[in-house]
Amino acid sequence: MLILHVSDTHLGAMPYGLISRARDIYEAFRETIDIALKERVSLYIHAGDFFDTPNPPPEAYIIAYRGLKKLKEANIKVVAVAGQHDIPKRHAISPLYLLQDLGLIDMLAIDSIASKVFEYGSFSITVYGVSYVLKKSINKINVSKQNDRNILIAHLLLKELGIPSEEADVSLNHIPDGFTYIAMGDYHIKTELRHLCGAPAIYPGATEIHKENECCDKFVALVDLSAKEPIINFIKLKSVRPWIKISCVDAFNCAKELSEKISGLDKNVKRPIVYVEISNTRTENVTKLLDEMINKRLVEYYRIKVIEEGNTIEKGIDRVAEMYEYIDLDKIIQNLVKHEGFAQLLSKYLKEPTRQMADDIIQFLKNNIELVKALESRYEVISVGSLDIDKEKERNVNEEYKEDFKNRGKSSLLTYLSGNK
Ligand SMILES: [Mn+2]
Repeated sequence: MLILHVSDTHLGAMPYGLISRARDIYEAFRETIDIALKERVSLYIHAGDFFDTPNPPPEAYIIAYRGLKKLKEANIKVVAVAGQHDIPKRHAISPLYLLQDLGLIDMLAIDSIASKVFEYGSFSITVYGVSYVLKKSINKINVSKQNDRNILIAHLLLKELGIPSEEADVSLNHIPDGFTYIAMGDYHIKTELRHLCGAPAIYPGATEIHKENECCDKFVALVDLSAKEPIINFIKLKSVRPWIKISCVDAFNCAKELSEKISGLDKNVKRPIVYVEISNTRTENVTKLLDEMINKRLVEYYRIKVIEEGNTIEKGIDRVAEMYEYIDLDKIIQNLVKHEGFAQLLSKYLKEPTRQMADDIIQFLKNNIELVKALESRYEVISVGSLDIDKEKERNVNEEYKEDFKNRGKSSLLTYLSGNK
């Protein structure tokens, strides 16, 4: 009898503001669903921070829905507790309630300690859930002595993690005896602890890397509860984007090490994120090298941390796909619309999208109907291009183009994902 223990999927997160990173987060979640299906688990446990915010974007809801629906269709039960990211500050409810109302979560703990018994042929499992807000009440759980297997799911940082965080304020000793397996969430790095009664207390860690210190391998825990003593098998997530972390003293060594590490990457993995720690303030050469790597699509994103001599102060330099900064938007608009006055209005609107500007643009177009006609017909010319085709074909191409143009509005992370499938 298998369970899959997943934690901190943070659906809807967009680390460094990169769309590619938002997709990575969704892909890692989908991988956990695929693993649950492939391993034919009986129970999918989510230990909190399912969503990244209490107001997730539509993509996060839809990806959650699609994933959990697959589990339901495979008769895999889903239990979840809310993390601090899933809980609104006030006057609002957690987005997890929607998933429960849709019948996709079988047990959910948000503002109370939840428990539910699941029957599996010869034995039953009682699952207890403690959300982040109720962590202080964890010692009050009345653990059943009759059931074969008791599982605790909790989203909190245990003191035993030894991390300098004021939030790590609950000790393993506060957790009552009698659990077979303790499924933890909140800490993003895989960690194995053990309760005094012998039960493993496991943090599988987040499913993707949100901060440099969470690097690099990410896992879910596949737990076999067939025997009295659970057997834990950590499965490494394959979709996680690789990171290359190096520290070096000069540009030459940085370049050498980077090149070696990048060429050493498996061809099937995603473009890496590079994190360089350099103890020399002259970083121009490293920056130049990394910019080249970004332009050659060898690196997705990089970050340089400069450690100043004899000083613990570090300054970070963020470079998000530098090439985008070289794009001259004004020039593109000018070339697209081929009308200086209108191009200037559009540029201004993009920089400062006010209602007044939008009205001005509409008024400008109403006063320049010839320009509107020219712009509309130019699209058709662009779509046909220089193809040597007859009128009938031309019409078809135009129709296709219009259809494509209409669909562009629907382009999103989701269409990217389903297209990838
Ligand atoms: Mn988290």
